[in-house]
Amino acid sequence: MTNLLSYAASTAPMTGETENGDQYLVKQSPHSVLIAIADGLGHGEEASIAAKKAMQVLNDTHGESLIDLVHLCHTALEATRGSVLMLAHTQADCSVVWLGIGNILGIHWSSKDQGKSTLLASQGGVVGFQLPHLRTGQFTAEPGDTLIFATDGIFEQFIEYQPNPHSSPQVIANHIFKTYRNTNDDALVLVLRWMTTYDG
Ligand SMILES: [Mn+2]
Repeated sequence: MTNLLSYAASTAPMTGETENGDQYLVKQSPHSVLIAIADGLGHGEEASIAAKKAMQVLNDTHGESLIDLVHLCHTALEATRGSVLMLAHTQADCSVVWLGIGNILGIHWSSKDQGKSTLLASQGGVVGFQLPHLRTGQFTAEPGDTLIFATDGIFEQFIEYQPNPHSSPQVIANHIFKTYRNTNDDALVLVLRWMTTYDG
């Protein structure tokens, strides 16, 4: 199912830092894709360690539920300063389960319905420090739809932007990053597009 999604990210550490506390993972499996972004608390090396740890844990897993994945990350990050996290799991039928913890954002743009957008609002908490009672959200995407994950280094006003459904994920990611980036924090935007055909 390597062609279920096309995706691209645009990211950079805050001005003056070399280590990036914002990290992402897109892990393709035979029947699903795991999507994740993490924003380690603060910035600099310690933030980067926390966020990279979360991505490493997720990369080493095999089909666990999102709630189980968050618990695994939580345990692994207890020795770090912690991270906020947005996760989604999409299957060959374009169904999506998602879960967000802390100040981090997702948005689903429909390619139909005049580009109707649906916010994926996260729950309070910090992975590695304090978890809320975890709950997942669900929706079914259509081929051509766009999903965007962003850390708080991207100003939230980006959700008012209407991406051209014919623009590539890289073009959209670069535009959002250039237009809405807060240079006083690490920043990351990850853009995913369900393909109109795939080899599932
Ligand atoms: Mn941040």
